[in-house]
Amino acid sequence: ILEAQLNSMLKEETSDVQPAVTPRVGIIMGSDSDLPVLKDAARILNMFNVPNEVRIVSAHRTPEMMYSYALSARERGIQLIIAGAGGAAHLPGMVAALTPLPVIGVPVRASALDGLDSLLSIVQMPRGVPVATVAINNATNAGLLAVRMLGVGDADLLARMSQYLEDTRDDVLIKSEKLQK
Ligand code: RP5
Repeated sequence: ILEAQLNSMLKEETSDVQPAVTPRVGIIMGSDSDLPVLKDAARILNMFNVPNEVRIVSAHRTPEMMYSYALSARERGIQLIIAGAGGAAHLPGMVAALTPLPVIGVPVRASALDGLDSLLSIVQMPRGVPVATVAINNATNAGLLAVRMLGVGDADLLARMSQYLEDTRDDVLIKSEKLQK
């Protein structure tokens, strides 16, 4: 899929942050069919002004590209990778095997097994090669976890995460109050 097509699919999510700054987070996925799920990670990162890039990189269909993406990510300035895939989801684990960067895996519900196959493929990594795995189709949490991890070395970003938590709490309180009226 062409970059232009990808960007138009991600229109509102990418419009703020896609200028030529070095991406801190790489969002990769096994197929363009994963994009409706993975775009939530881009939306969160853009909300927090974290520069990111979105790429299709398949462990099975483009293994050489996966290899070069993972090996070059760190020297390009990428600090963390979010990788989503469905079915026999090898992408996050293979990328984690090739780079010292933290990898967050997003299991995508893509097959007859409703995403359980993908979840187990991603979460059941062998000892020594971790992938931080979020819930099936929950790329929002992948984005939020990425913000928290980058926030450890970025006080402004962590402050924005604290504000997000306060806003989330206030939102629940407002809804609860409305219900009581
Ligand atoms: C996986 O196979 C992809 O990550 C996707 O979730 C699934 C189906 O891919 P398509 O057949 O839709 O391209 O590799």
